[in-house]
Amino acid sequence: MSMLLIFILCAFIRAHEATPKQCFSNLFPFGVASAAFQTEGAWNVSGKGESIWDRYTHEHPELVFDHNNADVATDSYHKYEDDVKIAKQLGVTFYRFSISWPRILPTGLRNKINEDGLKYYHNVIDALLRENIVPVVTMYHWDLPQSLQDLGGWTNPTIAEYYVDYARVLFENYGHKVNTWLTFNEPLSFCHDGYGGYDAPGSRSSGFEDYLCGHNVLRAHGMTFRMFQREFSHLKASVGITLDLSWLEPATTSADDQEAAETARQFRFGWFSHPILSKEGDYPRVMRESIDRNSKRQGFFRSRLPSFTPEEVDMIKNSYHFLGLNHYTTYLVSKGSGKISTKPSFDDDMGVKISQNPSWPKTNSTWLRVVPWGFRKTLNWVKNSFNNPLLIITENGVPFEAGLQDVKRVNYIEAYLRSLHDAIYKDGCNVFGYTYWSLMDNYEWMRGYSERFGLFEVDYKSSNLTRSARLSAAFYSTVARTKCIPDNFNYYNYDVTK
Ligand code: GBH
Repeated sequence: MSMLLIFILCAFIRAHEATPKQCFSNLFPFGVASAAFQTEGAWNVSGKGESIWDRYTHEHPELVFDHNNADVATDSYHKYEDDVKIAKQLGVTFYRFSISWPRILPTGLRNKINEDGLKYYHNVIDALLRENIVPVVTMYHWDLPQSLQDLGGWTNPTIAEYYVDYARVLFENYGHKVNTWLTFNEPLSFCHDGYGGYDAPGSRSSGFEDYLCGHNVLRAHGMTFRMFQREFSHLKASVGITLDLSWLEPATTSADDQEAAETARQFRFGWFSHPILSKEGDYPRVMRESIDRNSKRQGFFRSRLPSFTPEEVDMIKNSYHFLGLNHYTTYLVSKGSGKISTKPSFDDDMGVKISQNPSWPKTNSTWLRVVPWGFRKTLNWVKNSFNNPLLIITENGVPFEAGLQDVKRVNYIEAYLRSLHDAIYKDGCNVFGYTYWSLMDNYEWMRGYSERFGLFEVDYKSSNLTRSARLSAAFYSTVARTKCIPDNFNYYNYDVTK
């Protein structure tokens, strides 16, 4: 062989060593996610009770960006077989979906179990199992029975008992078929944005109701986990909770901004993760101190942040088999003004300034910019803060404009997966699965149908709500089947109809 040839060969091998193909382990599960309210439609069909999102979007269409409601959504109540078919087409290991509490218990309580509701989720689960797709079930993805909201919803302490009753119905009926459970999806979102802001039920009582909500959600989660251990340990299932953490990066390297960023992480993530995952349990110290101090200065007789009893601290501490983590984007945090206003709020208690860097690529969303490196930092922070807990990415995704050639979405997924790969294989983060949000376009809460996160496009104008594979579906399918991030994905010539 000529020297030249050997030289070229060596250079070729070196080049490939320098950029090894990024593969996940053979057993690493890739999945897709959705939620009941965002997809099912059939809001008042077959005995289903009204949820707070039904009520809110019916009474306040003006608050929804495109003035639409989710009465039909993607009609998955009738088209679940189509959904399972496209999940199968992707070759994913699992499908994460949620169960609508008012579809199972129309009054929210156990006095009346809706058989049609039970049957519907049996059908979904059976259809998945037939195709070898593992069902991952979220018990609560924000659609609280309106009848329970009439009693104060998550601000009423008794709801924790009602939630346990509901969870028991789910374990009793589906426990032999489902072995991965999430008690709640993103308590930060539904407590802070729902009870503290403009999401349903729209209480707009930040600094009060958001803390009451969080307190009762944590109790309900802990009580459900202990109930599972007492009554269902024979089921060999795993129970976790999904929390969301956007990465919170100090705006500058100053000590003040670094402290502010850590405070923000404790308020936005520690609020729910510290009581469950930390060695000491209970709320993060910085939250306790700040809210106690502000409450006092505002003349309140007791802190606006409720307290757990020592028994509750122990009950909630360690109440998980794995953590679900949703991650989408990154924010910058800088030191706040130090002033507290007379009107209490979560943001005021947190006391920092949060922004985004305008140079980070925009998406078709008000809050989501593409910042892949934040994913790795998030995972490392969780690893270092809580002794490297076992976790699954339960959501990661991005909205772009309609269209099947969604090269931008492919780029987002690829970049975030590379960041995840580094977190696992370079940093040793204990992540055992990844879920793309979402299988298909759906009802994006207060943004209506205007934000499309799907690997499959939903044609809302067609009478049968046709689902069509985007380029990103082909890309993600390659990842799910090969467990590797493709190096040379053919962006432009991929036939997305196949
Ligand atoms: C998740 O929430 C949800 O679990 C899922 O249902 C949803 O479809 C998906 O993300 C996509 O949005 O306007 O700056 O005040 C994501 C967390 C929390 C993101 C509230 C938007 C409002 C930010 N969401 N946040 S802002």
